[in-house]
Amino acid sequence: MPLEIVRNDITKMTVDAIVNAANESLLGGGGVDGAIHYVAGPELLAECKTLGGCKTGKAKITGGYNLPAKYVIHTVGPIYEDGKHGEKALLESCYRESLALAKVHNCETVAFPLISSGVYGYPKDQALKVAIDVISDFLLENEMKVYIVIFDKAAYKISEKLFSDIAEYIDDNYVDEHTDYRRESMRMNVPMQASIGLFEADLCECKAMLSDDDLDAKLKQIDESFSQMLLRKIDEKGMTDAECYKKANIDRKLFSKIRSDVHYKPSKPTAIAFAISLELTLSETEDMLKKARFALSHSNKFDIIIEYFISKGNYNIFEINEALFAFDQSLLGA
Ligand code: AR6
Repeated sequence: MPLEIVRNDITKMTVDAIVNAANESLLGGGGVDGAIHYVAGPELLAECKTLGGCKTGKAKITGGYNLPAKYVIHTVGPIYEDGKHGEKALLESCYRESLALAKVHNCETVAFPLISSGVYGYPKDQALKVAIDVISDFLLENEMKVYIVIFDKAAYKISEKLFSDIAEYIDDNYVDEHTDYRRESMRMNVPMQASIGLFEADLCECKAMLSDDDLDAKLKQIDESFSQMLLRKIDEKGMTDAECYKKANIDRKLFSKIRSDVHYKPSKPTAIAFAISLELTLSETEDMLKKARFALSHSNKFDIIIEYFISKGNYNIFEINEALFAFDQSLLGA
């Protein structure tokens, strides 16, 4: 997954660079800044003293010293007043400038805290959205693994409206295992003959609607593997491979593997990530999942959240991942 939201202490991240939410003096402070200086040791402060400070929205880089990270990128987020003082543009600039510096220093892995969302008071849900928007834009053009590191659960908040909408959707749709099992066995008790009859009727109707060529194509699709279906859908949507795997938050290496192995069996989150990237409808998503021998179920919160987003026509994988994270579910992507 090129962008991942993780819960951790950023000073423990073994990455090429961690980003520090600093102040304009670059001489240390509280919050994540204090934690980074504490672990890195006094040499970090000594190097920071040579930098001559840093303007809000800009970034500067130093070594990581005793940290597991090779570099620290110091950026200065805006102090949030009321959202009408250019705070958003400045916060976006922090992420952009930090990513640009990481790129110049050939960093392959970078971890960000939620800049400005502590002492500087930026509302956490909005701070997270800015982080996700800027980083995902950057990842469309660049190969890098980026982590957004959330320190504690309380520091993490998707918008209350979205959270309560999803919670309501889960309440309305959640069926416990037993109910699902009962339904399943009821379906299995439908006389076999009746289902064969239905299948034949479907086939006749299908034949009547399709020309021979269409029918041939449809029959071929029945035998398609997951990988073949994925490549066909990418072509049908007029996307390039890169557009598709980037939008799916899948890294290039995994995509190449799927591409070259006709029988590749993806994990369920990977299969769903592609369905989201291709903006498939719910029934198309089900078809694609079937190819990997999965299905969406109402006895599973993860599945219901996916269904919620597809039914709303919201295919932004990062927003979906935010919501999955908020509900303690595994994330989409590789
Ligand atoms: N790992 C990851 N995230 C952390 C950690 C950690 N170890 N510690 C805190 N956070 P803040 P700001 C989260 O206040 O709002 C300093 O004094 C925290 O929960 O560190 O940009 C500087 O010197 C919050 O979500 O930074 C500046 O004066 C996020 O990091 C000022 O604070 C940012 O909180 C900068 O304020």
